[in-house]
Amino acid sequence: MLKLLGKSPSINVRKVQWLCTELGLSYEHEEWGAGYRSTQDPAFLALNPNAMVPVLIDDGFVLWESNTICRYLASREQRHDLLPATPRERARVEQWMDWQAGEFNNSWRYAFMGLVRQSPAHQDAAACAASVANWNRHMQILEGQLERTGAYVAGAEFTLADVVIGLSAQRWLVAPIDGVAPRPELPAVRAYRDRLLERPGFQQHGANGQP
Ligand SMILES: N[C@@H](CCC(=O)N[C@@H](CS)C(=O)NCC(=O)O)C(=O)O
Repeated sequence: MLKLLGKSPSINVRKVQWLCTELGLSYEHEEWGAGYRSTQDPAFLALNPNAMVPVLIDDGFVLWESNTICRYLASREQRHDLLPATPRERARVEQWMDWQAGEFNNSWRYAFMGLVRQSPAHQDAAACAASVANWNRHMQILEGQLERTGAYVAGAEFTLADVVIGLSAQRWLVAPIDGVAPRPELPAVRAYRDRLLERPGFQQHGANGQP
């Protein structure tokens, strides 16, 4: 039985949960992270020295970094529809996954921590405005890509890129950023969210009321 360690509100934990639904995999779930069991616990640090969730344990095989966990599970289940086997198709999916983990996620972290998590360390108005502007800019990049494909992030078919980016797009759609700057109209992103809503995994772990 797979074991997943990580708190339910975390977008990085929820991408693994959504993927498990796509793959039909069951797993044990333990809540770890800020607000739950501390990731500074030596038992947790022994699994992930970064003190971050999620962590996946598969029969003694311990893995961290949410996108790597997603790639591992898709490969383990031989789901080449989600993670293609051919070099160019695979690279296109991985390009967008890496963009999500690096560029995109970093753009919204400050604003999200300040506006949604109400973190006292993220209350500088100028830094928050800069983060919202950067978040909007990245969403415009996503809008352009979805206009081109007319369907999913990496092309006509649903892939791992949609699991990791769909959650961030949903977060942007519901985050209270309007008080900082007008939220741009992004029709392709809204149509994309409607497309994702057809999937039970997104209903349960994406658009589930959590920002
Ligand atoms: N690059 C990492 C980032 C993981 C991350 O930022 N996790 C956050 C929650 S979303 C965390 O563990 N925060 C510390 C905590 O909650 O104790 C991944 O994708 O797995």
